[in-house]
Amino acid sequence: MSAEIFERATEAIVAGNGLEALEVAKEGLAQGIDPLQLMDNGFIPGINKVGDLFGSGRLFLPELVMSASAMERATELINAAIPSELEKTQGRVVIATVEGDVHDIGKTIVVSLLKANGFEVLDLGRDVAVSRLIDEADKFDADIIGTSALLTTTMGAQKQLEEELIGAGLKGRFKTMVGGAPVTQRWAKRIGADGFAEDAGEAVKKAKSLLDIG
Ligand code: B1M
Repeated sequence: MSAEIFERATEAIVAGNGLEALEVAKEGLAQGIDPLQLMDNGFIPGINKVGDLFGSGRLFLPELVMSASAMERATELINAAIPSELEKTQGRVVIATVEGDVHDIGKTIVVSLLKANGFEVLDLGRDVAVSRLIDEADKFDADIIGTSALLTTTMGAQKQLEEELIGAGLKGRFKTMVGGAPVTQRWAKRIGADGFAEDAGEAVKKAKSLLDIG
């Protein structure tokens, strides 16, 4: 049963069919499928396939946009269904997709999962300048600054964040966590970020370990 839903979810994203994506998300949730399973086994393989087709020139920008829009609609519904496990505050996280980058689907999933695990999250959205991230982290009294980058050309902003934190004498005040499809543990180490996470589940674990909790 779940396998069929996962397959339909993947197909709906590849076809750029927003209505079908919403329908499948609703049906999957109604069947009691875990929202993250639905994402990881259905919708994410779909958008990854679209990414591969786009990357190899077999699909073009208008189709990528349609698929992205279908993905956004499904993600919104699924994120809203992620159960909140904890009431108490685990820590405060300021998060954004870096400047020049509008990819925010994955970052939004990370936000939902952090919230569901008791973190207070200030989501600044996408295309956010490093200076703003630091200002908002200061005002929010954040424990962690998280950045997402999906383009090889925008990953540099994660390095810039480390440099600006050091320059402002704030490196010790906030932990930093980086993520996004082209981002790796190696990159995190190279730029001096405190943590890296491959996916949203890992991001929650990493945030907890950075703050020495649970
Ligand atoms: Co774009 N795009 N895109 N795109 N897009 C990629 C990234 C690309 C790899 C596609 C390809 O060519 N194969 C390619 C980048 C190539 C490169 O950099 N070398 C690319 C390109 C080229 C572009 C444009 C330049 C295309 C153009 O205009 N000619 C343009 C750039 C716009 C810009 O940002 N300035 C563009 C635009 C778009 C859309 C707007 C159409 C749309 C984004 C819509 C949106 O986000 N609201 C889009 C999409 C959808 C993609 C792909 C297909 C899918 C991204 C996605 O949502 N994945 C992508 C190909 C790919 O990545 N496979 C592609 C699903 C999501 C759940 O995964 O974001 O990786 P992800 O998040 C994961 C983890 O990475 C991690 O957890 C998440 C959940 O598991 N994670 C974190 C993410 N952030 C984290 C933060 C953390 C921790 C973990 O801590 C803080």
